[in-house]
Amino acid sequence: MTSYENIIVTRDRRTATITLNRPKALNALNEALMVEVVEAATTLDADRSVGAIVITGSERAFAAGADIKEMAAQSYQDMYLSDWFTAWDRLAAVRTPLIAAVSGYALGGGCELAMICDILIASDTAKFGQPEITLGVIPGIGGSQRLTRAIGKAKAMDLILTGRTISADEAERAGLVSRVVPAASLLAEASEVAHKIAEMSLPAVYAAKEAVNRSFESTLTEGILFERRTFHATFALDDRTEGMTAFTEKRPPKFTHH
Ligand code: CO8
Repeated sequence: MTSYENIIVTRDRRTATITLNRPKALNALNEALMVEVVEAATTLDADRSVGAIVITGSERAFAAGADIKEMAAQSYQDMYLSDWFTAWDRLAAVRTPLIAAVSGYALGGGCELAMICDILIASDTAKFGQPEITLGVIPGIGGSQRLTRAIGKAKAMDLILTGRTISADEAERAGLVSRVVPAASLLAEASEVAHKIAEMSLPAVYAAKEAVNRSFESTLTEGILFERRTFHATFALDDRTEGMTAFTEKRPPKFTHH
C-alpha cells in the first residue's frame, strides 16, 4: 500500500480507515494532506473489495481547519489560479460511503471535510464550527452550502456569522451528526457502522448513496423519479435476486457485489 506523510491508511476486511496525521498542527488541512486524502480515497473507491471508508483524526482534533499558516501569504491571484482546495470536490464524488469519526476540533475546513462525508459520528468531546469569519474570510470547502442544508438557515447563519463553536450534543440536536458516542468508543462505533455497510451489496449501496445525494441537487419530483428508476435498476442485480431469495428462505444473504 502507498505510504503517505500526512495520513495513515489501514484496511480491515471490506473497510478502510484514513487517519489524518499532522498532530503538531491539529491536523490542519494543508495542500499536501489534501492531496493525500483525495488520492487515498479515490484509490480505495476504485477497489471493489472496499465497501466503506472511515475518515478520522486524533482524539484532540479531527482537523482544526485549513492550514492558516499556508494560506496567510497567498494573494487573490494565487488562490484563483491554483483553484485552491478544489481537489476536495473529488472526495465528494467518491461512490463508496464515507464515515467521518470526529473527536475534538472539527473547525472550518475540518467541519467541511466531515460534512463531505456521508455519515458523521461524533465523540462527546467533538466541537464543530465555521470560524473563518474571525480570520476575515468565509468557508471555502462547501461550508456555507452543506451546513445550511444540514442544519437550516438560522443555525448556519448563527455559526458562520459569529464563528461560534458548538458541542457534539448541540450538533446532534441540529441534525449535523447522526450519533454521539463516548470518546473511548468512537473508532469502534465507526468501524462497526463501516463493517455493517460493507456487508451490504456494493452496487445497492452505491445506488442508495447516489439517490440520497440527488435530493440535494434536484426538486422533489425529479428526485423521486431518479429514485424510482434507480430502484427499478436494482432488479438487474444478482444481489437483489439473492437478497430476496435469502429472505424467503429465511437465511442471511450471500452478496457477491454484482
Ligand atoms: N492552521 C494552521 N495551524 C494550526 C491550525 C490551522 N487551522 N489550527 C491549529 N494550528 C496549530 C497552531 O498554530 C499550533 O501550532 P504551534 O504550536 O506551531 O504554534 C498547534 O496547531 C496547536 O494549536 P494551539 O496551540 O492553538 O492549540 P489550542 O489548544 O490552544 O487551540 C484551537 C486549539 C482552538 C483549535 C486553535 O488552534 C485554533 O483556533 N485554530 C484555528 C481554528 C480555525 O480558525 N480554523 C479555521 C481555519 S480557516 C478555514 O478552515 C478556511 C477553509 C476554507 C478555505 C478555502 C480556501 C479556498
